[in-house]
Amino acid sequence: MSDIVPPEVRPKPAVPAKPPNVGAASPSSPFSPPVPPSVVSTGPSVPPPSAIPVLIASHGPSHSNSHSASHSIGHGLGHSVGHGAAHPPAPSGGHTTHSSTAGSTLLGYIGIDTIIEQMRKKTMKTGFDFNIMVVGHSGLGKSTLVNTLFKSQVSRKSAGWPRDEKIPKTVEIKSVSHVIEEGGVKMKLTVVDTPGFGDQINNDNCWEPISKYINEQFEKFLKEEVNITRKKRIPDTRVHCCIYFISPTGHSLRQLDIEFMKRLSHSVNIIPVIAKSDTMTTEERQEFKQRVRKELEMGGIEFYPQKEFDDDMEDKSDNDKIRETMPFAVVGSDKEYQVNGKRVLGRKTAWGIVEVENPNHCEFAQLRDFLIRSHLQDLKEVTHNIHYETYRAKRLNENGGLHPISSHDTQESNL
Ligand SMILES: Nc1nc2c(ncn2[C@@H]2O[C@H](COP(=O)(O)OP(=O)(O)O)[C@@H](O)[C@H]2O)c(=O)[nH]1
Ligand SMILES: [Mg+2]
Repeated sequence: MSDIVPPEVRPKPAVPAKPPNVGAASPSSPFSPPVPPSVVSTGPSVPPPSAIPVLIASHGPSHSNSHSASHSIGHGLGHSVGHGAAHPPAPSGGHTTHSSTAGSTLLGYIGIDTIIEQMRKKTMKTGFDFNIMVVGHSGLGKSTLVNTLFKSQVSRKSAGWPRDEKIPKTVEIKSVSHVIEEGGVKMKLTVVDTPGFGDQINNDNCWEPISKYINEQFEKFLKEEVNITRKKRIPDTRVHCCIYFISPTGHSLRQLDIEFMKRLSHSVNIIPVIAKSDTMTTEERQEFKQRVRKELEMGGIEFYPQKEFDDDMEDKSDNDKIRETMPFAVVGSDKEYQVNGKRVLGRKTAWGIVEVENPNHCEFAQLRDFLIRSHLQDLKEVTHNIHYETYRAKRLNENGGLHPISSHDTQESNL
């Protein structure tokens, strides 16, 4: 599988990324080199600590990265790898004991560890897209949860978000986007809300419009990719994850739930959630979660994070913990109340307020952190490397590997 992974999408952060600008060096900041001059002068037999190749582990950028990045761009690699960076070549009065001539890299610092920093800079400039879809029976709180997501801490980061704006009632597949900016990184978050799924008397094939929408986005991307004059950055409308709402019956999954997840799990990352979990007691919730997990397993349904795509043991153990707590039992609300002097999103009942973002009350915050803080990049990678790749291979095969599409299908999208 690794041979189809484009290098630019690796490595992925397996742990919650810290705000990307933490410890970031300003392009002109004169950091001291990571190597004391005395170490450099001891000659090639004693490599300076920074010359030891840095393991690019599955972690995001760190403080030390930004230090050494600033250092290396000014030393030697600035001309080649650091091309385009707003950093001048070796500053005058800098550390000239450090070799910067091509071919003498054995003696000193190469700067491989700056790749992460370079990627970070590029991403900061271009920003990125993240697209979530919500699916489930009408009345399960999908639109409310979307509003909750935007109104919760996610949207508090979004400049100019009109707090009272709501998503209109859904009659067709509709998407709402907001650009969220944090630490200088821009993310265009789009949520695709789906209409009355499973509302008909005959629900055979009711997943079809959803499947069609997902494929249309793949098709759009493919069209752009095979264009002779390709855009430098293809706009990504592909659905990176599909939050599937399970009714809080306390009994078992419905046939339709199983059918939907089974059929769609090969084209999109499905994240099942238990809707309106405030309608269940804590025990009922735990029991129901356990039952749903069992039924999903028995039905052979691969929800995200899929076991087969765990990269390594660390990934597996992190994801195992998450899989054991899924499906997240969520509560949605777009109303704010005053609790202990703070304004919180919640549902007011006769016996108190259910606080949506309080982890003791429900798992909404856990879902949001999972989607954004820890697994966003992985969701995008699995979409690109697995789901899109499957679609692309199939599509190109159909066309004998030549021109991919001639139809106008993709124009039908509601986007
Ligand atoms: N008890 C409870 N009610 C909810 C929750 N989320 C939404 N609702 C209510 O359920 C109704 C339907 O919600 P809506 O978001 O329109 O559902 P959709 O059809 O799935 O989009 C509304 O009256 C909401 O206020 C929840 O988490 N708990
Ligand atoms: Mg709705």
